[in-house]
Parts: sequence; structure tokens; C-alpha cells
Amino acid sequence: MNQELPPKENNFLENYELQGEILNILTYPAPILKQIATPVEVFDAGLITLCKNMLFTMYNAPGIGLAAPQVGISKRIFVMDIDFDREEVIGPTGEEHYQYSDLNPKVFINPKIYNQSGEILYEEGCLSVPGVYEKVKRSEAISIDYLDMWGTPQTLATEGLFSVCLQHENDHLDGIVFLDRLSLIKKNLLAKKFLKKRKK
Ligand code: QAP
Ligand code: CO
Repeated sequence: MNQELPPKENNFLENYELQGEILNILTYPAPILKQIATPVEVFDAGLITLCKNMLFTMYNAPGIGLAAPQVGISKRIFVMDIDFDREEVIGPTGEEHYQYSDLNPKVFINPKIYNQSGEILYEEGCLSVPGVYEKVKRSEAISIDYLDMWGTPQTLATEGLFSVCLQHENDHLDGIVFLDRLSLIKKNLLAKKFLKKRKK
């Protein structure tokens, strides 16, 4: 446990330098998206690199949440940022790139959701089902216990989009995609449409 941890102060999460590797995002119906992911037990430099690359992949997509199974890793980890902005800018030599602002990256490891209350209908999408959006019914407010990248226990009480996104990402750790939360009729219709479009 906790071997070889890079120093906290050289933390990419705080100095906003967006660097990393873009991981391949698997799309529905990849078998790993149906698996129950296993808890993280070792907090090491490799875990930090994975979290950083997941955040980089999420920002690049762009997305507001990404779970490890979506990049082919069946571990109980997801990353989220519902606050950031992205703007396309032209550099001095005419090349286009993105400029990010208001980054608020969060890493959730071995999360446990509790104190669910209320009901909210929110239109969701998923990086593993690109182009498909549908309203899903979730709890309006939840609490969550989790470990951060360094293995430190954290607790949050959330509502609204933050709460919806946490529930969506937590579902990925249990092999559930948002289509599974719809009526069978809607799910089949959207899945069929997605698979047909993807073949082209
Ligand atoms: C989950 O999803 C979420 O179809 C995160 O073409 C989404 O970041 C929770 C995305 C909404 C609550 C509300 C989807 C990007 C991003 C697409 C995402 C697409 C490109 C989805
Ligand atoms: Co998703």
C-alpha cells in the first residue's frame, strides 16, 4: 500500500497543465461495460497515472465523467468535472487547439452512495454511447463516501447535475449503462439506432 507516491505538490490537478495520454474509449455493447468492477487495493504511482490519463481523456472528448471500465479497466474508479469550459483557439502559428478554464477535476475510488432522496429527470449522454441522449430518472440528492487518488477517505453530499453524474458513473462500476435505466422499449430502440449508425 502507498508505495512510490509522487509528491502531492507536483500535482497536475492544481497547476492546470493538461497533459497525458488519450485512452481508447470502448463503446456499447463492449463486454467489459457489463462487468462488475473490482475495488482498488493498491495506491501507487501507476494508479495516479491512470487517473490523470482518464481525466485527460475525459477533457479531450469532451465529457463530464468517465469510468475506468469505459477505457477497458475493470476497477472501481471514475473521474468527473461538471464545471470546466473549453474554447477553441488559434495559436500564433495558425494551429488550432483547445484552451480549458475553470477545471475542477475529481477522482472517485471505491465509491459508496447512500442517503438517496428525491427524484430528478435529467437528459444524460455517455462517452460509450456517443450521439445518444435520453432523460433518465435518478435520485435528486445523494451522499457519497470514496477515496481520492492518494487513498484518503472523502465524503460529499450532492444534488442536481453533480448527483446525477455520480450515479451515472457509479453505475458503470456495476456494469450498468444509462440505457439500462430506461424502459425496455426505449432501450431497444436507442440501442438499435446506435448500432445501426455505428456500422456506417
Ligand atoms: C455522464 O457523460 C453524464 O454522446 C457523462 O457524442 C452525462 O460526459 C451524466 C458525450 C450527462 C449526466 C448527464 C456524449 C460526448 C459526453 C456524447 C458524458 C458525445 C460526446 C458524455
Ligand atoms: Co457513461
